[in-house]
Amino acid sequence: MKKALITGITGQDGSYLTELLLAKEYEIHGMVRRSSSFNTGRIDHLCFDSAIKDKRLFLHYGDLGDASAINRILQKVKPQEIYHLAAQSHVRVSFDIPEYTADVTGVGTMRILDAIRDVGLDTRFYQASSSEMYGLVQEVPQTEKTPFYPRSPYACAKVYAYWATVNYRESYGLHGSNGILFNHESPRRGENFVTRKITIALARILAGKQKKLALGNLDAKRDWGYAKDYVEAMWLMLQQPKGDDYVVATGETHSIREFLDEAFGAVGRDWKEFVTQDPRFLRPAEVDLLIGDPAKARRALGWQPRVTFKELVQIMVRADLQAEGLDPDRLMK
Ligand code: NAP
Ligand code: G4F
Repeated sequence: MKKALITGITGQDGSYLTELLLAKEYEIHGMVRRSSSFNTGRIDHLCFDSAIKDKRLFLHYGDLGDASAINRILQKVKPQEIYHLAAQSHVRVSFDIPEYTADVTGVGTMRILDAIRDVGLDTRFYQASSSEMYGLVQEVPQTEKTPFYPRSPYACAKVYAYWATVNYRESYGLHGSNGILFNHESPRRGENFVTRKITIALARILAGKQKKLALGNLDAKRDWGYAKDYVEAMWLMLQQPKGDDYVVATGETHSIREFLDEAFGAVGRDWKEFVTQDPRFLRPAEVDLLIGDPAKARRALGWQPRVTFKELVQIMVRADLQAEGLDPDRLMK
């Protein structure tokens, strides 16, 4: 049985990756940070399954700011694969807490890489790199060769972590891979990212609990895919003979306005009646356009996205309507 360690197991991607690896018969260890309220909601369905928890799924307290805890976990678990997904992952928030973001999202990756070296682990390492690193894009579409131009403290931290992974691969022969993932969403997406903010608000509006939805820049364009498809690419990277870097994207881009059109259109509503613009949600520097070219991932990993943009929006709207106790089959066209 293969053993994997997942940092960020309580996040959107961590929860889907855990399900994928459990289906592949892995023993999974997850690093969880201490919180005053429960933060395992996305994996509770696995934690409460007695056939899985403490048999093939084990959780360990740890924090990306705490090198000694990271070392201890690696020493104890000795995983064959490490999926490093944990991060302060919110771009807008990174402008408010830049130093923390640099420490957790940037140096936190270095702490893990150096713990691998200290413990002398022969492990494969996945770094959750981001299309945000392209920032003010230097090329359209973006490939593995497109230069980075980060536009936020978050993106700067991810660039540091990207190069740290490349450096440990070249310096110490680590099997380390960067997945340069473009935006990927799902019903488990954090509630303050734009897609989920929209689908939750839509459901609440239909339930009569909310009247307006305040958003920031509606003109930015993103290459949005489905998180469940994207965690497969992470796994595929660590099954290759050597570590490498891959763009994971759909190759399509859509604006926030188009997301609103699809989401509100799915229930026959016009978003313009509900959406207001609020400067609080604007960023000091914006990333206007992201669109990835996933050709290398298709060629080398045999990976391709399954869910289209339209299907993704429908999946998210349906899930949030259900969460509000509404009947999607009645409401969706
Ligand atoms: P997410 O839902 O925000 O999950 C982040 C995870 O990191 C959570 O488990 C969180 O724990 C954990 N975490 C945060 N700070 C930590 C700390 N100091 N110590 C230990 N754990 C900490 O993010 P996601 O969408 O799943 O994304 C996974 C990774 O991919 C992130 O690194 C993100 O930056 C990157 N990425 C995401 C996308 C995307 O579109 N989703 C695209 C490219 C790259 P809590 O649950 O306790 O908060
Ligand atoms: O949903 P977002 O916050 O995602 P963003 O900034 O693209 O970052 C996400 O994707 C990255 C990959 O490219 C990840 F690395 C990162 O961890 C995260 O998962 O914002 C998307 C767009 C932005 O242009 C933003 O300005 O939506 C715009 N937006 C407009 N109104 C809003 C809002 N974003 C948020 N969060 N909230 C708004 O009210």
